Amino acid sequence: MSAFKEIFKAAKRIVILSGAGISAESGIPTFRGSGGFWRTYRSQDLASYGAFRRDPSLVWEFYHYRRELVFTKKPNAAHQAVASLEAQCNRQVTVITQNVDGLHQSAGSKNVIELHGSLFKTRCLSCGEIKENKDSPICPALEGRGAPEADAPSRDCIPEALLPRCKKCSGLLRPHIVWFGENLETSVLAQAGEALDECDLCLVIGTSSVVYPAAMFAPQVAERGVPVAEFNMEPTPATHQFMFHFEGPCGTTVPEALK
Ligand code: BJW
Ligand code: ZN
Repeated sequence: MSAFKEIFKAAKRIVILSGAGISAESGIPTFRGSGGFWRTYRSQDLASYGAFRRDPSLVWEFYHYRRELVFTKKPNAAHQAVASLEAQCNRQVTVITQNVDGLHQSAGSKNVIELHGSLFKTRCLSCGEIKENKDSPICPALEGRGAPEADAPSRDCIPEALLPRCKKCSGLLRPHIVWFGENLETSVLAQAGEALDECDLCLVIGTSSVVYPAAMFAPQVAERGVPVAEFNMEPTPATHQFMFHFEGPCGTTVPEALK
C-alpha cells in the first residue's frame, strides 16, 4: 500500500476502470457470482439482440426488474472515494465503467464513460433515437412484473404494442445497452482509448476482466509501463499483469488507498 500511495500522490491523469463489483456493496448483484441469475437465466441468455427479438416481453421484464432495483440503491464508499478524487482539481480523472447502473454519477463523478450503455436510456428500433428514461415503471404493462425468483409464476407475454414505445415514431424501444455480440459505440471507444493512452495511473475496480474489449484495456496500459492497481475480492485472469492487487471489498480497500 505504501508503494502504491507514493505513485498515487504523483499521478496527474488517472483512469478508473470499474465493473459490477464496485456496485456489489450497494446491493446490486454481479454478473458472474452466485447472484448472477434472474429466474433461471444467466445474463448471456437475455442480454443479446437475438433474445430480444425472440421474446421482447421477457427481456423487458428482466430490464424493468433491474431498473426498479437500482432506483432503490445508493452509491457506496468506493463510488464516493472515486468521485472525491475527481473533485480534487489538480488532476484529471476519467471513470470508464462497464456498469449500466449510473451509481458513479449519483456519487458525483462527472467525467464518466459508460462503455456498455445505461439502464436509464432507451433506443428506438425504428428511428434510432436514444433518450434518457427514468420512468417507474417504464410502461404500465410492466408494473408488478419482473420478479427475479426462479419459481416466479409464469405470466402471459406482454404484447409488443404494450411494451415501451417511441414517443416520436411509436417504434419498439430497447434498452440502450451493449449486448453480447454487439459493437461498442465508436465514439465511446475513442473517448476511452484517449483517456487510457494518456493516463499515468489506472485503477481497476470490481471487474472479472473477462468481457472484451474492456478486458484488454488495463493490460494494454500495463504493457506500456504505467502502474495499474486492481481492487477485487479475488485474483482475476489479468492480475498477474498488474503492479498492485488489493484484495477485499472495494468499499473498504478503495477509500483506504485513495485517502
Ligand atoms: C468485487 C466485489 C467487491 C465482487 N469489491 N470486487 C475476444 C475474445 C473472446 C470473446 C470476445 C472477444 N471480443 C468480443 C468477444 C465476445 C464478447 C465477450 O467478451 N465474451 C466473453 C464473455 C468471452 N464481447 C462482446 O460481445 C462485446 N462486443 C464486442 O466486442 O463486439 C465485437 C465482437 C463481437 C463478437 C465477437 C468478436 C467481436 C460486447 C460486450 C458487452 C457486455 N455486455 C454485458 C451485459 C450488459 C447487459 C446488461 O447489463 O444487462 O455487460 S456482459 C456483462 O459483463 C456486463 C458487464 O458490464 C460485463 C463485465 O462484467 P463485470 O463488470 O466484470 O462483472 P462480473 O460479474 O463478471 O465480475 C464482478 C467482479 O467483481 C468479480 O471479479 C468479483 O470478484 C468482483 N467483486 N464484489 C471488489 N465488494
Ligand atoms: Zn422512434
